[in-house]
Amino acid sequence: VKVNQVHRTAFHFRPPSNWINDPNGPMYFGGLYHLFYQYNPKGAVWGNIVWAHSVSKDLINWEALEPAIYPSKPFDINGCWSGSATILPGNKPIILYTGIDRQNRQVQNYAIPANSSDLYLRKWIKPDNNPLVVPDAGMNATAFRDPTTAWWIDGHWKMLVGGKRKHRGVAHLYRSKDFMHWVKAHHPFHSAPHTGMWECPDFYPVPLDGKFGLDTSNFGADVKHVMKVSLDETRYEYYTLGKYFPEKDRYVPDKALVDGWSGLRYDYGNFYASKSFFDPAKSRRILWGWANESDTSQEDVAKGWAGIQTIPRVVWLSPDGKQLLQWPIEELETLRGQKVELNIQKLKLGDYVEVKGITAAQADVDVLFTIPSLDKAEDFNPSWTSLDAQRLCGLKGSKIQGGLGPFGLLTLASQNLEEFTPVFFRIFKAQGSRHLVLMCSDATSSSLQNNLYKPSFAGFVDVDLTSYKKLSLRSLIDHSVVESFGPGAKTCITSRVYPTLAVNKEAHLFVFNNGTETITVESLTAWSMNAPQQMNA
Ligand code: DQQ
Repeated sequence: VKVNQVHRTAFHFRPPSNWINDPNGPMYFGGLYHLFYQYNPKGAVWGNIVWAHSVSKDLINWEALEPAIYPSKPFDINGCWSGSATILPGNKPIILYTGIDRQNRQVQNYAIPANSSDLYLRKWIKPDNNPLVVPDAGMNATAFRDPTTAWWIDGHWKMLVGGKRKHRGVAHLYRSKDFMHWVKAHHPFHSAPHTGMWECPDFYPVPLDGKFGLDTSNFGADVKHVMKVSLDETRYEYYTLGKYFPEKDRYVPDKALVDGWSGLRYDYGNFYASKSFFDPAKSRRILWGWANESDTSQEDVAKGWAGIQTIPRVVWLSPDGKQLLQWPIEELETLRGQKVELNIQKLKLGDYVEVKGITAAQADVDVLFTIPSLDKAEDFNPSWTSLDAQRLCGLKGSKIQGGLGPFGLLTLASQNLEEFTPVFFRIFKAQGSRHLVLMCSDATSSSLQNNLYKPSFAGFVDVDLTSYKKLSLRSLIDHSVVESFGPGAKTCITSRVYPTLAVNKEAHLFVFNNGTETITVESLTAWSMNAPQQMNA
């Protein structure tokens, strides 16, 4: 059987074959970036989980090595699940991960390099004093996993482990003087009702000012902390910004912020089990996330692979301290090839303008729109208040005519628009002359194939249009993924899509406007993207 590989990504990290999920233990060590990830060596569905391992000099070109950690001991014989890396003093990497033991309990283990003079860190050993931490008597032993990078403070190492208590999501805190003997704090580090199991917690400092990142153990006065969790039941992540009280072993989110569904998100689309790390080579904090397939598992089996990692993103605090900002790592720009530009292009109601001259199925597009006036913005219907952004985008979409928008990009479009994935804005006038900017990445029309998950992903963008009437948008288009970064790096949305016509050379890119107000494309630059020379094959 000839398998159709038109949906295989060219510059998004993906497995040589088989299933991948969570990024694990990312770190920079000895001049190399290491990425481990959840991997099934035996097929394109979840199962038989090991830590696959790839290394890179630039986060773009990857070399796949043998799996680093795989079931071999009583404390991980039923699976080697997610975890994190910590660099101990003396430049010694150590991995904390969840093992599924003989009784199917989730326990926290460690692994260390077998040979520290091998910069590739190919072989890892799991010493006999594992597991380091087992679930307490009162704990649910199947909801206790995903240890964080540990941090050092006041003579102790601290780490978090995700869990739940009834329906309350919990981050348990453990402390240790020697990294080998761990004691649990009496109360959770943080928790929230009605959120279910907290998977893959991540906790780190961000400077109040500036784009640079901080080591996880760096606690200057001028920092805020980020606490992120992945919600098992709904498959989305949220984060809060807040204050860390080391002496109390507690984290308290800032007042205005919400724990849960209406909280802040790194990405309003397909992005899960993310993990960040501090990159000392460029003093930045980098975020990796997993984007699952949204076709069927039969199709994954047929194509022989499933799951990608999103483009690594630099993450930092917005100057107003209200949210995080994210941008693709600068190294990605080395893949830019053929370039085309469009300047001062007016888009009237119903206009579709093609951006020609690039490989539209494999591209990086950066566009700046100018809005002449806010007068025609549609009123925000009070009955929509109960809708989240995604449902509002589902209701309005890219085809229903509006006042200010919908306008934006049509990615992965077939010539006659039987298929397209629009990434666009709709602007509403809310009460008190406030304007709401909705950003959507809508998979509804992405494919003529029916049995796919085609959500209308969306998020709001916190910008003030009264003073600055421009909206920017950058989309990374890669065959079956469209990863978009909205105005001011504030709102990100990743969609997985499976066009049947708009593939390879048959894929097109347009800018469009379906709003009554004319919008100007101030500038648009699009590049064909080259594939990395070495892509994890
Ligand atoms: N995936 C891992 C777990 C984690 C989940 C298992 C999140 O450790 O909680 O593959 O996707």
